[in-house]
Amino acid sequence: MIEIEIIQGDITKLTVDAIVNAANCSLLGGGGVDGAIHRAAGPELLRACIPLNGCETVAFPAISCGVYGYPWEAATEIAVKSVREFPAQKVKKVIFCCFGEEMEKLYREKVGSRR
Ligand code: AR6
Repeated sequence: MIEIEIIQGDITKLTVDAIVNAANCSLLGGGGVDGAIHRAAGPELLRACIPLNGCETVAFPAISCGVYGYPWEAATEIAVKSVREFPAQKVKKVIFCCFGEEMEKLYREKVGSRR
């Protein structure tokens, strides 16, 4: 089973194998978390990821919960369910990185974890 950790903070500051981006179809980086990731991950870092053979620790922002406006309650439920149903192979740990207390609380409710 994949271990789930919930934290509050800036996803670009985490030391993980991969971060999942809330991207737009141009993949050029926009505002929000996408812009933050593009500013933090320069071409050098992206090149360094090419030979990586799989990722053990993956961090997720609260995808779709910003400008996209998806309802937080449903979004957090779907995110946790999707990770729990994902077949544990190489990925050992998922971190839900929340930008604020309210989002952290929702994720903790869905995962059933206390601080
Ligand atoms: N670390 C962690 N979470 C963050 C950070 C950060 N540095 N910055 C923002 N968030 P959003 P979306 C949270 O709007 O709704 C982009 O422009 C934020 O508070 O970035 O999926 C793309 O280009 C919110 O809870 O993404 C797409 O076009 C969550 O990350 C579009 O927005 C997602 O907010 C995607 O919209």
